[in-house]
Amino acid sequence: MLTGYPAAPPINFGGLPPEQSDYKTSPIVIWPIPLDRTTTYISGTRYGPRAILEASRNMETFDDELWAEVCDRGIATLPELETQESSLEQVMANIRTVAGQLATEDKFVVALGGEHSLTGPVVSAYAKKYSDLTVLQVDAHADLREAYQQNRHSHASVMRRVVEICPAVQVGIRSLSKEEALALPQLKTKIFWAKDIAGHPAEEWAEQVVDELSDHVYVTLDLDGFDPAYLPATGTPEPGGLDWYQVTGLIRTLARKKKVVAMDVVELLPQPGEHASDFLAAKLIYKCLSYLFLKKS
Ligand SMILES: [Mn+2]
Repeated sequence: MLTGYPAAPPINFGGLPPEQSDYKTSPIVIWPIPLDRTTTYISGTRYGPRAILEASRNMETFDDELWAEVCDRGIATLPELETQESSLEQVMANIRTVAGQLATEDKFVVALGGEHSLTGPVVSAYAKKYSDLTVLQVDAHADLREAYQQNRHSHASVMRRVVEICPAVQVGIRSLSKEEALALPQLKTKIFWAKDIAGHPAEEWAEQVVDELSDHVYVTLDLDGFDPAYLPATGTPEPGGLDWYQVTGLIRTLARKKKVVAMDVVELLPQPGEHASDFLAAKLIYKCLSYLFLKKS
């Protein structure tokens, strides 16, 4: 080992030193999955996890609202999962297998996308552990197509796969096809449309959302649920979205009333010269962890 070598913060979530990021002792595990295989408009979500980790190294780890540092509990970062070489079916199977192991080890997982398709196999693993699981999705898109471009693993079908496993509550939705609209009455989902909530603070609607969920909740945050004014760096931006305080207010309410068992943050598509989106994603994850792991004194 070199001596007198002034090292920059480690390349992990939060830029945390070994004592705060050891896998064995950390209850929280950040899991980078740079999946970028079925993207249909602009690709590049494979660079999302790295951009989030990089932004997170420049983030204050003290939370000004909870007046504490959730990184004290321990946040480990796994290596990126291999997602380019194997077949898409094999990648999805690998995600399912690893998620199952993490669930068994009682780790709180934050999967970093990558495209939204990864949610299906992760939810499948957690649904096996929690039989009453429901999924809370924040997204611009319903993602309820039976298949898209003949692909059942498409990002545009991810919530259709999810509602085949367990019920969902979808928040911030403002884009769906006629096929999806017609299928809605038959699907196990409840939608809170963006047009009904976007102008309103979370205090007016978050309780209603949370009341639709079971005791054990998986959270999937598609970053395009945010308005592009706040987060432009995504492959399929839609106007009319949610803001920072609405999304974090929803998670705060959720953390107070339910047990969140795992989550993912997907669809970041980093843009050269635009790093506010990367930073929002990093801080959103840290804020969620603060709400979930720290009790307000
Ligand atoms: Mn979306």
